Amino acid sequence: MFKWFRKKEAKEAEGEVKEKAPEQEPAAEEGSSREEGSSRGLWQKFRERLSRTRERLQEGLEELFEIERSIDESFFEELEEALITADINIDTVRALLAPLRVRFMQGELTKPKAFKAALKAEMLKILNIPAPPFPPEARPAVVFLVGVNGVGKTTTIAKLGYRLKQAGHSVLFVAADTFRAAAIEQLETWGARLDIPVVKQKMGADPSSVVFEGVKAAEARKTDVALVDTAGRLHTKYNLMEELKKMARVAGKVLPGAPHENLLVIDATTGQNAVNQVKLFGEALPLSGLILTKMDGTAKGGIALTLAYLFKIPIRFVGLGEKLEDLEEFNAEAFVDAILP
Ligand SMILES: Nc1nc2c(ncn2[C@@H]2O[C@H](COP(=O)(O)OP(=O)(O)OP(=O)(O)O)[C@@H](O)[C@H]2O)c(=O)[nH]1
Ligand SMILES: [Mg+2]
Repeated sequence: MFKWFRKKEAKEAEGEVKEKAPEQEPAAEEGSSREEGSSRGLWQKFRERLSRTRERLQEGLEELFEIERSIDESFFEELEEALITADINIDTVRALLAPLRVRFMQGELTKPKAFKAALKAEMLKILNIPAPPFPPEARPAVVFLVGVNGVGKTTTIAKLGYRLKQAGHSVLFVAADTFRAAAIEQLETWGARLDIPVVKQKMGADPSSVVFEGVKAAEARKTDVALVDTAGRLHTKYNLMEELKKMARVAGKVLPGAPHENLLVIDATTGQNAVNQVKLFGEALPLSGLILTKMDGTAKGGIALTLAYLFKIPIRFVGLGEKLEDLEEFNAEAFVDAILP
C-alpha cells in the first residue's frame, strides 16, 4: 500500500498524473504524508528548473551566509548587491531588507542562518498574493492570454488546455491572433494534438470578431473554459492596446463578466523590461494574473519578486520548460526554497 502511494507520488512529480486534489483532502495522517509527497515532486521540479537563478544568487550570497560571517553594514551592502544582480529591483530589495535591518538593530538576526530564514520569510510575504481558483467558476469561463511577441502565449495556452483537460474540464481554443503568419495553424496543431476544438477565422480577420464567435461557441457547446490566444503586441503601441480593450468589451457583450481572467504572459528572460509590460498592459486590461515563462532557462527569476512587490498581481503559473507538462501553478514556498535553499 505504502509502496503504491510512493509510486503514484513519483508519477505526479513527473507530471503524468495531474489532478492535484491533495489540498482538498482532510489533513489526516495519511493524507498529509501524501500531500508532502506530491509537493516534494513539485519542489524538486522548481529546484531543478530554477537552478540558473539560484546559481546567480549564490554567487553573491555564498560567502555572506557562511556560519562565521558577522552581520554588519557591509553585510547589508553586499546582500543588497547580490539581490539586485538576480533581477530583484532596488525598491523590492529595500522593502525586503528594511524589516530585517530593524530586527538586526534590535539585537535579533545576528547569525547568518537566522538572517537567511528571515529573508526567505520576507520574500514569501511579498509573493503570497491571494488568487481566486483557476479556472474561474463562471461557465463558460473566458480566459485571455496577452503579452508581447514571442513570450510564450500560444504554448502556454496549449499547456493550460492540457492541464484543464487532465482535470476533467472541457476546453475551447479561440484563435484571436489573426495577425502573425501561421499563428492560427500553430494553435490548430495544438488543438489537434490535445483534441481541443479551435474557433478560428481567416488570417487578417478582426480579432474581436473571432472573440465574439469563440464566446458564442463556448456557450453553445457548454464548454467549461475558453482560452483566447491573442497576437503578440508591444505594450507601447496605442492602437494595439485599444484593440485588446475592444476584444475584452466584445467578450463582455456576449457574456456579461467575460473575460473572467486576463493573464499577462511574461518572458522571464526579459528581466526589468517586464515592469513596463505589466504597467502598460495593466492600463489596457484589468490583469488578474501573471504567467512567467522560460523560468527554466534564465538567471533572472528574481523578476517574480519585483513584479509581485510592485504590482501585487498574483503570479498564477510559471513555465518551467517547453513540454506540455512544464507549466506549474506558482508555489511561493517552492520558489523561494528553489532560489535560496
Ligand atoms: N524553455 C522554455 N521555452 C518556452 C516556455 N514557454 C514557451 N517557450 C518557447 O517560447 C517560444 C515562443 O512561444 P509561443 O508560444 O509561440 O509565443 P507567443 O507569445 O505565442 O508568440 P507570438 O504569438 O509570436 O507573440 C517557443 O519556442 C516555445 O517553445 C517555457 O516555459 N520554457
Ligand atoms: Mg502566439
